[in-house]
Amino acid sequence: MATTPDLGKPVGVTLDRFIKRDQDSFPYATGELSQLLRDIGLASKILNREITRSGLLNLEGAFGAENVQGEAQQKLDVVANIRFKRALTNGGQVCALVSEEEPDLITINPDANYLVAMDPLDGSSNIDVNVSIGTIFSIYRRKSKKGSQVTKEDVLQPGRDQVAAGYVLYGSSTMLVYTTGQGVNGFTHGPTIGEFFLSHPNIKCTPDGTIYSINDGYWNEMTDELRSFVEYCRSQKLTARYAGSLVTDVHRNLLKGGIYIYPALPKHPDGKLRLLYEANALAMIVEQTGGKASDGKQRILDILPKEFHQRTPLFIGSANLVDKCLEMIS
Ligand code: P6P
Repeated sequence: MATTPDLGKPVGVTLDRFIKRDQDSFPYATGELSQLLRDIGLASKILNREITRSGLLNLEGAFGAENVQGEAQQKLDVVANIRFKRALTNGGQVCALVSEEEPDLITINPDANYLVAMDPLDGSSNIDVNVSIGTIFSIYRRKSKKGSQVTKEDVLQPGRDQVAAGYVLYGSSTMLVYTTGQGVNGFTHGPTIGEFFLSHPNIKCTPDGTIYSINDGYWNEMTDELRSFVEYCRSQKLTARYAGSLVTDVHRNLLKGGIYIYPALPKHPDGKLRLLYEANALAMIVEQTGGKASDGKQRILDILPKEFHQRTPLFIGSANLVDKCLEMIS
């Protein structure tokens, strides 16, 4: 009697199927946000292919220009920006885009309902030394009428009004982690099939973390209060982990429990990280898992942005660790 060959574990739920199921749980969903999320997934798969072979494709090193922040662009920064811009343009669901790599708002499809703010590739100084890097994205519904000119008010919305947010981590495996406000799910890229598969359903961030992430090199620039918190972490025998790549550090602390801190410093009086397309997106993700995100004084998601590329200090991760830090620095 022939028996069914052992095909091993089922491949699991693909990102596309999960997005469709997520959409079906929204009675008035039109499929536009679903398409937008699929476009982000596609662009990250294409970029992943270039990142994993950057040393072979002459894509390492500096591009030879600076971004709006006056930072030297790496070649892959430029490639990532092109890949996401192209995917979001071709997908047709985005009315405008704010990118770390572009000074001004990029109008795409005035008839679309959604607006994206993103850092196409964060931590790119790590590319040449093979340390994980990431894409961070934030999605808003426009406030102005469909078909009209996209306005600054469409862009400068507080993080609490995001409809979705997420990141892609190009690490030992490539993962896409996102939320539409109904919890956080992680998808791992299966290179042999070229699909993202659900691997980390309903991620939760433990309230008591065991990791603290801060650049110890700034010890002399930290306030006394912040130094006291770092000493507290050491007294509690927390583990110090700092990759120099925001997505890597936040993702690890999300899964294992910990706090990431980028404070205001003399050379970055408003902090280094950007509110619109780094802090807001990660704050939505972390809060959805039970964690917290603050600028040191207020909830990140409550900050009303004034400029596209404005910076903010960031204290993000396990709720009790963030609370302890805020208590000690205020
Ligand atoms: P520093 C990368 O440039 C980045 O924006 C984040 O990914 C990272 O956490 C931080 O800056 C590292 O900055 O000043 O510690 O080198």
